[in-house]
Amino acid sequence: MPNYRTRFSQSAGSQRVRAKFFGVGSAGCNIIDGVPFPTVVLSTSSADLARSRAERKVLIGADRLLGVADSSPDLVKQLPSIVGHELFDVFNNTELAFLMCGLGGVSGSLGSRMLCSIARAKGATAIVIAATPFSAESIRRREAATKALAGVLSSSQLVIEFDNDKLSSLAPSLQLHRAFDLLNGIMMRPATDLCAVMSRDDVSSFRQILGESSYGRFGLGLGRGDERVDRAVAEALSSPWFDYDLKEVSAAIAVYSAADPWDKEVEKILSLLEERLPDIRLGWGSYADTSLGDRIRLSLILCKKR
Ligand SMILES: Nc1nc2c(ncn2[C@@H]2O[C@H](COP(=O)(O)OP(=O)(O)O)[C@@H](O)[C@H]2O)c(=O)[nH]1
Ligand SMILES: [Mg+2]
Repeated sequence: MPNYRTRFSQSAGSQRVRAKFFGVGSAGCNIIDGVPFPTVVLSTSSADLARSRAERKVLIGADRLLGVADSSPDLVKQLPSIVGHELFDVFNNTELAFLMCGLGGVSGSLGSRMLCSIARAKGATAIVIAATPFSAESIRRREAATKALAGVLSSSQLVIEFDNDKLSSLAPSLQLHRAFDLLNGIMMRPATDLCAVMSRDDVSSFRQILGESSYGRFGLGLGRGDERVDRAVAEALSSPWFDYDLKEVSAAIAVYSAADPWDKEVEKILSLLEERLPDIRLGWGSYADTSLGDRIRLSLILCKKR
């Protein structure tokens, strides 16, 4: 299969993709707190909602969530009467729904699955960005996370998994809450960058690029100086979450940003990626971010079948 490239182009004439951010459960509420997008939080815990600054807050009973976790078509038809029309209406005027959560508990695991079903019924593309438990957490929690991951994989377009265990390689000496803050920022990056480059018209090509390759991992690369392109690509590819054989990768989404993005740099990034990842479908975009100063940034989502 030859490589193919598709460019996302949020140009002057096209309309910015309409995205909404859902924080589901305790981890999800933390991750989206304060992001500059329309936000909704959903949890079985009123404490999660009380802490959150989201625009809309939905409290849902754990027993009710358990009852709707299975997303059979029949159940989806009955969902509005079970969970209320309000939860359907939040998907109005939304092409991309980012569902942020930690898997292994109750709210994030079951709530994200339910929201995927609602997104699908409303014609929105659901992208789940999920943290999975540390090895040191209970076996029961990790088994619950594995099951929940399979559930969201079958009901969303893309799931990007952030295994919490890899935090120790990113920030070996940080206290847990600081490490979570750091990770929560990284987990927002692929979502923010997709929103920065995609137009409403790009959603169908995004879905085509991914196809069945709905299991994603993320790598972030920054570079400055003469070799900033090589550095950023090397750093992104050495992400602790790319810990499997990259030959399995079938689709990739790359977003390049710089204070003053440069076509020549994009071309080099894409060629380097295609050298390392032959036979992939590659979607890419670029945008200006003046906060980067003299650095460039590469956000890389690598996807495969699961
Ligand atoms: N990255 C990240 N992971 C978290 C955070 N809080 C909890 N987790 C992880 O998410 C998993 C689910 O926990 P939690 O979100 O409390 O479950 P829920 O509230 O029942 O959905 C846990 O096993 C933790 O590994 C957070 O703030 N950031
Ligand atoms: Mg919780």
